[in-house]
Amino acid sequence: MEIPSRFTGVIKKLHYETGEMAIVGKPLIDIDVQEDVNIDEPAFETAQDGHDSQKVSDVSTSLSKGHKSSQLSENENSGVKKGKLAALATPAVRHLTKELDVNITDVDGTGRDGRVLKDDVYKFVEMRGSNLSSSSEPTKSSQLSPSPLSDEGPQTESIVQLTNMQSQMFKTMSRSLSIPHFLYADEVDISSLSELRSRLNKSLAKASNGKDFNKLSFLPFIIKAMSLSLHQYPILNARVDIDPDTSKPTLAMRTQHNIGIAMDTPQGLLVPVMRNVAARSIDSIGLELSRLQALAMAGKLTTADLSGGTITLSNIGNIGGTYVSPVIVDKEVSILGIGKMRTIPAFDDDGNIVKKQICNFSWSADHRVVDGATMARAAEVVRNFVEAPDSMMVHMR
Ligand code: CAO
Repeated sequence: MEIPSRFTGVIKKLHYETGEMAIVGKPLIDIDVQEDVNIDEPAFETAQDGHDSQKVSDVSTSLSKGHKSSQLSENENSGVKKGKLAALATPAVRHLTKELDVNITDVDGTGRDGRVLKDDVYKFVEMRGSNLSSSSEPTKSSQLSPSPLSDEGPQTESIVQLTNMQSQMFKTMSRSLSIPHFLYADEVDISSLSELRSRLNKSLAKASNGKDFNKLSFLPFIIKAMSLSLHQYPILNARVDIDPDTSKPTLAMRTQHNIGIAMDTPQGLLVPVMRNVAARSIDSIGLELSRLQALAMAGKLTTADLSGGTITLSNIGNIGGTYVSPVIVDKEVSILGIGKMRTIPAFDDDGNIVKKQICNFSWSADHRVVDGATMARAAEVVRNFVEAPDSMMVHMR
Protein backbone atom coordinates (compact mmCIF):
# COMPACT_ATOMS: atom_id res chain seq x y z
CA MET A 1 0.00 0.00 0.00
CA GLU A 2 1.02 3.60 -0.44
CA ILE A 3 1.88 5.54 2.69
CA PRO A 4 2.06 9.30 2.19
CA SER A 5 4.98 11.06 3.83
CA ARG A 6 4.30 13.72 6.43
CA PHE A 7 7.52 15.54 5.52
CA THR A 8 9.29 16.87 2.47
CA GLY A 9 12.91 15.76 2.38
CA VAL A 10 15.40 13.11 1.41
CA ILE A 11 15.06 9.50 2.51
CA LYS A 12 18.24 8.60 4.40
CA LYS A 13 17.39 5.17 5.74
CA LEU A 14 14.93 2.40 4.99
CA HIS A 15 14.26 0.40 8.14
CA TYR A 16 12.94 -2.62 6.19
CA GLU A 17 13.86 -4.55 3.07
CA THR A 18 11.19 -5.40 0.47
CA GLY A 19 9.12 -8.33 1.67
CA GLU A 20 10.00 -7.88 5.35
CA MET A 21 7.23 -7.58 7.94
CA ALA A 22 7.03 -4.00 9.26
CA ILE A 23 5.89 -3.48 12.83
CA VAL A 24 2.99 -1.09 13.45
CA GLY A 25 4.13 2.01 15.33
CA LYS A 26 7.83 1.53 14.54
CA PRO A 27 9.70 3.78 12.07
CA LEU A 28 9.64 2.80 8.41
CA ILE A 29 12.09 5.37 7.09
CA ASP A 30 14.33 8.21 8.22
CA ILE A 31 13.82 11.46 6.31
CA ASP A 32 16.35 14.25 6.22
CA VAL A 33 14.07 17.29 6.21
CA GLN A 34 15.20 20.31 4.24
CA GLU A 35 13.64 22.89 6.50
CA ASP A 36 12.07 23.10 9.92
CA VAL A 37 8.69 21.43 10.13
CA ASN A 38 5.67 22.26 12.22
CA ILE A 39 3.77 19.22 13.33
CA ASP A 40 0.86 21.45 14.38
CA GLU A 41 0.11 22.19 10.74
CA PRO A 42 -1.50 19.64 8.48
CA ALA A 43 1.10 17.61 6.65
CA PHE A 44 -1.09 16.51 3.76
CA GLU A 45 -4.15 17.53 1.86
CA THR A 46 -6.53 15.22 0.11
CA ALA A 47 -7.56 15.89 -3.42
CA GLN A 48 -11.12 17.08 -3.41
CA ASP A 49 -12.28 14.81 -6.20
CA GLY A 50 -13.26 12.13 -3.74
CA HIS A 51 -10.40 9.92 -4.81
CA ASP A 52 -7.69 8.61 -2.60
CA SER A 53 -4.85 10.65 -4.05
CA GLN A 54 -2.87 12.79 -1.66
CA LYS A 55 -0.08 15.29 -1.94
CA VAL A 56 2.41 16.22 0.68
CA SER A 57 2.09 19.93 1.40
CA ASP A 58 4.92 22.20 2.43
CA VAL A 59 5.49 22.12 6.14
CA SER A 60 7.23 24.51 8.47
CA THR A 61 7.88 23.64 12.01
CA SER A 62 9.04 23.80 15.52
CA LEU A 63 10.79 20.49 15.09
CA SER A 64 14.49 20.82 14.46
CA LYS A 65 16.15 20.03 11.19
CA GLY A 66 17.67 16.56 10.93
CA HIS A 67 16.64 12.94 10.63
CA LYS A 68 13.01 12.31 11.44
CA SER A 69 11.28 8.97 11.48
CA SER A 70 7.98 8.83 9.65
CA GLN A 71 5.35 7.39 11.98
CA LEU A 72 1.61 7.23 11.55
CA SER A 73 -0.59 7.39 14.61
CA GLU A 74 -4.34 7.29 15.08
CA ASN A 75 -4.74 7.35 18.79
CA GLU A 76 -4.75 10.92 20.00
CA ASN A 77 -8.07 12.70 20.61
CA SER A 78 -8.50 16.46 20.64
CA GLY A 79 -12.01 17.46 19.74
CA VAL A 80 -14.16 17.02 16.65
CA LYS A 81 -13.36 18.62 13.29
CA LYS A 82 -14.74 18.12 9.82
CA GLY A 83 -13.82 18.92 6.22
CA LYS A 84 -10.28 19.39 4.93
CA LEU A 85 -8.62 18.83 8.30
CA ALA A 86 -10.83 15.85 8.95
CA ALA A 87 -9.29 14.29 5.86
CA LEU A 88 -6.12 13.58 7.82
CA ALA A 89 -6.11 9.85 8.31
CA THR A 90 -3.83 6.85 8.27
CA PRO A 91 -3.78 4.60 5.19
CA ALA A 92 -5.64 1.94 7.18
CA VAL A 93 -8.50 4.36 7.82
CA ARG A 94 -8.48 5.49 4.18
CA HIS A 95 -8.68 1.86 3.15
CA LEU A 96 -11.66 1.39 5.47
CA THR A 97 -13.46 4.40 4.02
CA LYS A 98 -12.98 2.96 0.55
CA GLU A 99 -14.36 -0.40 1.66
CA LEU A 100 -17.38 1.23 3.26
CA ASP A 101 -17.94 3.68 0.42
CA VAL A 102 -17.45 6.72 2.63
CA ASN A 103 -16.23 10.15 1.55
CA ILE A 104 -13.69 10.91 4.25
CA THR A 105 -14.41 14.64 4.23
CA ASP A 106 -17.97 13.92 5.42
CA VAL A 107 -16.69 12.23 8.56
CA ASP A 108 -16.24 13.96 11.93
CA GLY A 109 -12.64 13.35 12.97
CA THR A 110 -12.04 12.94 16.68
CA GLY A 111 -8.30 12.32 16.50
CA ARG A 112 -5.49 14.86 16.71
CA ASP A 113 -6.04 17.81 14.37
CA GLY A 114 -9.42 16.33 13.48
CA ARG A 115 -7.78 13.21 12.18
CA VAL A 116 -10.39 10.64 11.19
CA LEU A 117 -10.13 7.42 13.20
CA LYS A 118 -11.56 4.01 12.42
CA ASP A 119 -14.23 4.44 15.11
CA ASP A 120 -15.29 7.71 13.45
CA VAL A 121 -15.84 5.89 10.18
CA TYR A 122 -17.82 3.10 11.85
CA LYS A 123 -19.96 5.68 13.69
CA PHE A 124 -20.54 7.55 10.43
CA VAL A 125 -21.63 4.38 8.65
CA GLU A 126 -23.91 3.48 11.55
CA MET A 127 -25.56 6.93 11.47
CA ARG A 128 -25.89 6.81 7.70
CA GLY A 129 -27.45 3.36 7.93
CA SER A 130 -30.07 4.49 10.42
CA ASN A 131 -30.79 7.71 8.47
CA LEU A 132 -31.21 5.80 5.25
CA SER A 133 -33.28 3.02 6.73
CA SER A 134 -35.84 5.64 7.77
CA SER A 135 -35.90 6.93 4.18
CA SER A 136 -38.02 5.12 1.59
CA GLU A 137 -35.26 5.01 -1.04
CA PRO A 138 -32.83 2.13 -0.51
CA THR A 139 -29.34 2.73 -1.90
CA LYS A 140 -26.11 0.75 -2.05
CA SER A 141 -25.02 2.50 1.14
CA SER A 142 -28.16 1.49 3.00
CA GLN A 143 -27.06 -2.12 2.72
CA LEU A 144 -23.91 -1.34 4.62
CA SER A 145 -23.95 -2.74 8.09
CA PRO A 146 -23.28 -1.09 11.43
CA SER A 147 -19.98 -1.31 13.24
CA PRO A 148 -18.51 -4.82 13.16
CA LEU A 149 -17.74 -4.33 16.86
CA SER A 150 -21.44 -4.68 17.64
CA ASP A 151 -22.83 -8.12 18.58
CA GLU A 152 -26.25 -7.15 17.34
CA GLY A 153 -27.66 -6.28 13.93
CA PRO A 154 -26.97 -7.78 10.53
CA GLN A 155 -23.85 -9.66 9.50
CA THR A 156 -20.90 -7.48 8.50
CA GLU A 157 -17.90 -8.24 6.35
CA SER A 158 -14.57 -6.49 6.22
CA ILE A 159 -12.05 -7.13 3.48
CA VAL A 160 -8.60 -8.28 4.54
CA GLN A 161 -5.73 -8.54 2.06
CA LEU A 162 -3.96 -11.90 1.88
CA THR A 163 -0.51 -12.05 3.42
CA ASN A 164 2.36 -12.88 1.07
CA MET A 165 2.32 -16.39 2.44
CA GLN A 166 -1.42 -16.75 1.85
CA SER A 167 -1.09 -15.36 -1.68
CA GLN A 168 1.56 -17.96 -2.39
CA MET A 169 -0.60 -20.72 -0.86
CA PHE A 170 -3.56 -19.50 -2.92
CA LYS A 171 -1.59 -19.85 -6.15
CA THR A 172 -0.06 -23.22 -5.27
CA MET A 173 -3.30 -24.77 -4.05
CA SER A 174 -5.28 -23.41 -7.02
CA ARG A 175 -2.87 -25.27 -9.28
CA SER A 176 -3.39 -28.41 -7.17
CA LEU A 177 -7.10 -28.26 -8.01
CA SER A 178 -6.36 -29.63 -11.47
CA ILE A 179 -4.97 -32.85 -9.95
CA PRO A 180 -7.51 -35.64 -9.30
CA HIS A 181 -6.62 -36.90 -5.83
CA PHE A 182 -6.81 -40.54 -4.80
CA LEU A 183 -6.76 -40.85 -0.99
CA TYR A 184 -5.43 -43.98 0.69
CA ALA A 185 -5.19 -44.16 4.51
CA ASP A 186 -4.01 -46.88 6.85
CA GLU A 187 -3.16 -47.41 10.50
CA VAL A 188 0.52 -48.00 11.23
CA ASP A 189 1.88 -49.62 14.39
CA ILE A 190 4.81 -47.52 15.55
CA SER A 191 5.46 -49.36 18.84
CA SER A 192 8.77 -50.90 17.65
CA LEU A 193 9.90 -47.62 16.09
CA SER A 194 9.06 -45.82 19.31
CA GLU A 195 11.10 -48.30 21.33
CA LEU A 196 14.04 -48.11 18.88
CA ARG A 197 13.94 -44.33 18.85
CA SER A 198 14.07 -43.97 22.63
CA ARG A 199 16.90 -46.55 22.81
CA LEU A 200 18.92 -44.65 20.17
CA ASN A 201 18.26 -41.30 21.80
CA LYS A 202 19.44 -42.66 25.15
CA SER A 203 22.72 -43.81 23.62
CA LEU A 204 23.12 -40.49 21.75
CA ALA A 205 22.60 -38.67 25.06
CA LYS A 206 25.18 -40.88 26.73
CA ALA A 207 27.71 -40.39 23.94
CA SER A 208 27.32 -36.64 24.12
CA ASN A 209 28.44 -36.56 27.79
CA GLY A 210 25.74 -34.15 28.86
CA LYS A 211 26.33 -31.81 25.90
CA ASP A 212 23.62 -30.87 23.37
CA PHE A 213 22.89 -33.60 20.86
CA ASN A 214 20.55 -33.98 17.92
CA LYS A 215 17.62 -35.96 19.30
CA LEU A 216 16.07 -38.18 16.64
CA SER A 217 12.35 -37.65 16.09
CA PHE A 218 10.14 -40.21 14.31
CA LEU A 219 10.43 -38.37 11.02
CA PRO A 220 13.96 -39.37 9.91
CA PHE A 221 12.89 -43.04 10.01
CA ILE A 222 9.67 -42.34 8.11
CA ILE A 223 11.50 -40.19 5.55
CA LYS A 224 13.99 -43.03 4.98
CA ALA A 225 11.14 -45.56 4.66
CA MET A 226 9.51 -43.33 2.02
CA SER A 227 12.73 -43.13 0.07
CA LEU A 228 13.21 -46.92 0.19
CA SER A 229 9.69 -47.41 -1.16
CA LEU A 230 10.44 -44.99 -4.02
CA HIS A 231 13.17 -47.38 -5.25
CA GLN A 232 10.41 -49.92 -5.75
CA TYR A 233 7.73 -47.50 -6.97
CA PRO A 234 9.62 -44.71 -8.76
CA ILE A 235 6.42 -43.43 -10.33
CA LEU A 236 5.59 -41.80 -6.99
CA ASN A 237 8.71 -39.66 -7.41
CA ALA A 238 7.77 -38.58 -10.94
CA ARG A 239 6.31 -35.41 -12.39
CA VAL A 240 3.54 -35.04 -14.97
CA ASP A 241 4.70 -33.06 -17.96
CA ILE A 242 2.13 -31.78 -20.44
CA ASP A 243 3.43 -30.65 -23.82
CA PRO A 244 2.10 -27.08 -24.28
CA ASP A 245 1.81 -27.55 -28.05
CA THR A 246 0.23 -30.98 -28.32
CA SER A 247 -1.27 -31.20 -24.78
CA LYS A 248 0.21 -34.69 -24.69
CA PRO A 249 1.07 -35.78 -21.13
CA THR A 250 4.29 -37.63 -20.28
CA LEU A 251 5.95 -38.63 -17.03
CA ALA A 252 9.34 -37.20 -16.07
CA MET A 253 10.96 -39.91 -13.94
CA ARG A 254 13.48 -38.50 -11.45
CA THR A 255 16.56 -40.14 -10.01
CA GLN A 256 16.89 -38.16 -6.78
CA HIS A 257 14.47 -38.43 -3.89
CA ASN A 258 14.05 -34.79 -2.86
CA ILE A 259 11.47 -34.94 -0.11
CA GLY A 260 9.61 -31.74 0.81
CA ILE A 261 8.83 -31.52 4.55
CA ALA A 262 5.79 -29.39 5.43
CA MET A 263 6.65 -27.15 8.39
CA ASP A 264 4.48 -25.01 10.56
CA THR A 265 6.46 -21.78 11.09
CA PRO A 266 5.75 -18.31 12.50
CA GLN A 267 5.37 -17.14 8.88
CA GLY A 268 2.92 -19.93 8.03
CA LEU A 269 3.25 -23.17 6.06
CA LEU A 270 6.67 -23.67 4.47
CA VAL A 271 7.90 -26.77 2.66
CA PRO A 272 11.71 -26.95 2.57
CA VAL A 273 13.18 -29.76 0.55
CA MET A 274 15.52 -32.42 1.90
CA ARG A 275 17.73 -33.34 -1.03
CA ASN A 276 18.90 -36.75 -2.13
CA VAL A 277 17.43 -38.69 0.77
CA ALA A 278 18.41 -41.99 -0.88
CA ALA A 279 22.07 -41.15 -0.28
CA ARG A 280 21.58 -40.20 3.38
CA SER A 281 21.76 -42.21 6.58
CA ILE A 282 19.00 -41.80 9.17
CA ASP A 283 21.42 -39.75 11.24
CA SER A 284 22.14 -37.45 8.29
CA ILE A 285 18.39 -37.10 7.64
CA GLY A 286 17.92 -36.12 11.31
CA LEU A 287 20.65 -33.47 11.11
CA GLU A 288 19.32 -32.05 7.85
CA LEU A 289 15.79 -31.96 9.27
CA SER A 290 17.02 -29.95 12.27
CA ARG A 291 18.95 -27.60 10.02
CA LEU A 292 15.94 -26.95 7.77
CA GLN A 293 13.63 -26.62 10.78
CA ALA A 294 15.94 -24.03 12.40
CA LEU A 295 16.13 -22.02 9.16
CA ALA A 296 12.35 -22.25 8.71
CA MET A 297 11.66 -21.02 12.25
CA ALA A 298 14.10 -18.13 11.76
CA GLY A 299 12.51 -17.22 8.40
CA LYS A 300 15.86 -17.79 6.69
CA LEU A 301 15.04 -20.47 4.11
CA THR A 302 16.21 -19.56 0.63
CA THR A 303 14.34 -20.13 -2.64
CA ALA A 304 16.76 -23.00 -3.29
CA ASP A 305 15.77 -24.63 0.03
CA LEU A 306 12.12 -24.40 -0.99
CA SER A 307 12.31 -25.71 -4.54
CA GLY A 308 12.99 -28.94 -6.38
CA GLY A 309 10.81 -31.26 -4.30
CA THR A 310 9.80 -34.58 -5.87
CA ILE A 311 7.38 -35.85 -3.17
CA THR A 312 6.10 -34.35 0.11
CA LEU A 313 5.70 -35.44 3.72
CA SER A 314 3.35 -33.53 6.02
CA ASN A 315 3.46 -34.46 9.71
CA ILE A 316 0.46 -32.61 11.12
CA GLY A 317 0.16 -35.07 14.01
CA ASN A 318 2.45 -33.16 16.35
CA ILE A 319 -0.28 -30.51 16.35
CA GLY A 320 -3.25 -32.89 16.29
CA GLY A 321 -5.63 -34.76 14.01
CA THR A 322 -6.03 -38.48 13.43
CA TYR A 323 -6.81 -38.28 9.73
CA VAL A 324 -5.54 -35.88 7.10
CA SER A 325 -6.30 -35.54 3.43
CA PRO A 326 -3.06 -34.10 2.06
CA VAL A 327 -3.00 -32.02 -1.12
CA ILE A 328 -0.54 -32.83 -3.91
CA VAL A 329 1.46 -29.89 -5.23
CA ASP A 330 2.39 -29.03 -8.77
CA LYS A 331 5.32 -31.06 -10.19
CA GLU A 332 4.64 -33.95 -7.80
CA VAL A 333 2.28 -36.93 -7.94
CA SER A 334 2.07 -38.00 -4.30
CA ILE A 335 2.18 -36.84 -0.71
CA LEU A 336 2.06 -38.53 2.69
CA GLY A 337 0.20 -37.01 5.64
CA ILE A 338 0.86 -38.25 9.17
CA GLY A 339 -1.74 -37.98 11.92
CA LYS A 340 -1.33 -37.95 15.69
CA MET A 341 0.45 -40.89 17.28
CA ARG A 342 -1.58 -42.42 20.08
CA THR A 343 -1.53 -45.35 22.47
CA ILE A 344 -4.37 -47.88 22.24
CA PRO A 345 -5.20 -51.30 23.76
CA ALA A 346 -4.82 -54.12 21.19
CA PHE A 347 -4.64 -57.93 21.06
CA ASP A 348 -1.34 -59.75 20.55
CA ASP A 349 -1.04 -63.08 18.66
CA ASP A 350 -2.07 -64.99 21.80
CA GLY A 351 -5.16 -62.89 22.39
CA ASN A 352 -3.69 -60.95 25.30
CA ILE A 353 -4.44 -57.25 25.61
CA VAL A 354 -1.29 -55.22 24.97
CA LYS A 355 -0.37 -51.55 24.69
CA LYS A 356 0.17 -50.42 21.11
CA GLN A 357 1.29 -47.10 19.67
CA ILE A 358 -0.36 -46.35 16.40
CA CYS A 359 -0.53 -43.57 13.85
CA ASN A 360 -2.55 -43.01 10.68
CA PHE A 361 -0.67 -42.57 7.43
CA SER A 362 -2.76 -40.90 4.70
CA TRP A 363 -1.51 -40.81 1.14
CA SER A 364 -2.78 -38.80 -1.79
CA ALA A 365 -1.75 -39.74 -5.31
CA ASP A 366 -2.43 -38.19 -8.71
CA HIS A 367 -5.04 -40.60 -10.05
CA ARG A 368 -4.35 -39.58 -13.65
CA VAL A 369 -1.08 -41.48 -13.54
CA VAL A 370 -1.00 -43.51 -10.30
CA ASP A 371 -3.57 -46.26 -9.89
CA GLY A 372 -4.95 -47.23 -6.49
CA ALA A 373 -3.20 -50.60 -6.39
CA THR A 374 0.23 -49.02 -6.96
CA MET A 375 -0.43 -46.49 -4.24
CA ALA A 376 -1.59 -49.22 -1.84
CA ARG A 377 1.49 -51.38 -2.55
CA ALA A 378 3.90 -48.51 -2.05
CA ALA A 379 2.10 -47.52 1.18
CA GLU A 380 2.42 -51.13 2.37
CA VAL A 381 6.19 -51.00 1.80
CA VAL A 382 6.43 -47.88 3.94
CA ARG A 383 4.18 -49.41 6.62
CA ASN A 384 6.34 -52.55 6.79
CA PHE A 385 9.55 -50.54 7.16
CA VAL A 386 8.06 -48.32 9.85
CA GLU A 387 6.56 -51.26 11.76
CA ALA A 388 9.85 -53.19 11.60
CA PRO A 389 12.46 -50.42 11.41
CA ASP A 390 15.41 -52.83 11.70
CA SER A 391 14.42 -54.27 8.30
CA MET A 392 15.51 -50.98 6.73
CA MET A 393 19.15 -51.82 7.51
CA VAL A 394 19.21 -54.49 4.83
CA HIS A 395 18.28 -51.95 2.17
CA MET A 396 20.55 -49.10 3.25
CA ARG A 397 23.12 -48.10 0.67
N1 CAO B 1 2.02 -37.40 16.76
C1 CAO B 1 2.32 -37.17 18.05
N2 CAO B 1 3.47 -36.57 18.43
C2 CAO B 1 4.33 -36.17 17.47
C3 CAO B 1 4.06 -36.38 16.11
C4 CAO B 1 2.85 -37.03 15.77
N3 CAO B 1 2.55 -37.27 14.51
N4 CAO B 1 5.09 -35.88 15.41
C5 CAO B 1 5.96 -35.40 16.27
N5 CAO B 1 5.51 -35.57 17.52
C6 CAO B 1 6.17 -35.18 18.76
C7 CAO B 1 7.63 -35.54 18.71
O1 CAO B 1 7.82 -36.89 19.08
C8 CAO B 1 8.22 -34.55 19.69
O2 CAO B 1 8.03 -34.92 21.04
P1 CAO B 1 9.17 -35.66 21.89
O3 CAO B 1 10.43 -34.90 21.66
O4 CAO B 1 8.67 -35.61 23.26
O5 CAO B 1 9.23 -37.02 21.36
C9 CAO B 1 7.34 -33.33 19.49
O6 CAO B 1 6.14 -33.78 18.87
C10 CAO B 1 7.97 -32.28 18.64
O7 CAO B 1 8.42 -32.85 17.45
P2 CAO B 1 8.98 -31.87 16.31
O8 CAO B 1 7.87 -31.14 15.69
O9 CAO B 1 10.05 -31.03 16.89
O10 CAO B 1 9.72 -32.83 15.30
P3 CAO B 1 9.22 -33.68 14.07
O11 CAO B 1 10.50 -34.08 13.42
O12 CAO B 1 8.32 -34.75 14.47
O13 CAO B 1 8.44 -32.67 13.09
C11 CAO B 1 8.07 -30.78 11.69
C12 CAO B 1 9.07 -31.61 12.48
C13 CAO B 1 8.81 -29.60 11.13
C14 CAO B 1 7.48 -31.58 10.57
C15 CAO B 1 6.92 -30.31 12.62
O14 CAO B 1 7.43 -29.57 13.68
C16 CAO B 1 5.88 -29.49 11.93
O15 CAO B 1 6.06 -28.32 11.65
N6 CAO B 1 4.68 -30.08 11.69
C17 CAO B 1 3.52 -29.40 11.11
C18 CAO B 1 3.46 -29.64 9.61
C19 CAO B 1 2.23 -29.00 8.99
O16 CAO B 1 1.88 -27.88 9.31
N7 CAO B 1 1.56 -29.75 8.10
C20 CAO B 1 0.39 -29.28 7.44
C21 CAO B 1 0.71 -28.95 6.03
S1 CAO B 1 -0.70 -28.59 5.10
O17 CAO B 1 -1.18 -27.19 5.66
